[in-house]
Amino acid sequence: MAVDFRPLSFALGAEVIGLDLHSPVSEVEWKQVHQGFLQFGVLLIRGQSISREQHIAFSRRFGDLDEHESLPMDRDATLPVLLMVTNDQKPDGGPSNSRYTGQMWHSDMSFTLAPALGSLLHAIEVPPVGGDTLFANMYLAYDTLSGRMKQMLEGLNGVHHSERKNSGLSATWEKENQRLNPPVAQPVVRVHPETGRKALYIGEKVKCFEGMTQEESKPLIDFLIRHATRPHFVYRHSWQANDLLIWDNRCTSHLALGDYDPQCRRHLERTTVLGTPSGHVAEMEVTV
Ligand SMILES: O=C(O)CCC(=O)C(=O)O
Repeated sequence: MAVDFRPLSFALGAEVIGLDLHSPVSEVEWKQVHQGFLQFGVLLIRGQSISREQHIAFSRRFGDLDEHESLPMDRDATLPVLLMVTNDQKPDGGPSNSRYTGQMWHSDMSFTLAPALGSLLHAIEVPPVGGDTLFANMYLAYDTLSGRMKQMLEGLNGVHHSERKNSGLSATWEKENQRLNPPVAQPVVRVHPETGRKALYIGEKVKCFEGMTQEESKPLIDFLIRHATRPHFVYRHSWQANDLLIWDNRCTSHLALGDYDPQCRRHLERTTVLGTPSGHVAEMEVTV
């Protein structure tokens, strides 16, 4: 059966119609999905009550998977390619490390030397209302800058820090997080390796530009984030259980809103597809 796409917003995102991951995906279907992934940046497949193994197997169609060495506190103990995004308590009754995951504009793994190509987030249980996620189209963000601004950004590197807003991590894990993930400099403008288009690579993990102070950098960082996340560049996803949401981290940015009752369970599981190595460890002190 042919796969179809129903756009979800003006800026980005499409729902995939006619694909069921309970059975193997044919070559023809895969080619269509991959084309849709490049075209829409975010794909939604509803009604996927699939197993972890099926989630992982489909994710591998996109490329090699990250074993999340950079985020040991969040990965599953037996299946390290699965990252938990959950407010479930830990076995010892302590709060989940990942209850605030993603509550700042970011592109996955930008603070490492292997920023993610894509992510596939599977909703197991979600609150009856809220817990939405916003996605921004970073091609549009780049394309709509003035020519002079584009020139200024060319060759500029942003320094990405692994800090999390409302970290939710114990002091010990926070220290380990900083040890594992020193600040990394990444180009502010990245060329998408498959489409050849330029996209803005900026978010709240960027604390300064390489070679500039944080004070000098902040106004421009703030402007670029505000510009990239204007409402008309954004798709807001309201989750349903069994949604599989797939995004291209090379041309989108996202933010988990945290707009839900924390008494309600919110449990999602993510695979992360490894991207092209990029960036270098930044030779500068960054305060957060
Ligand atoms: O929980 C969400 O809605 C998004 C999580 C997130 O930001 C991530 O997995 O990178």
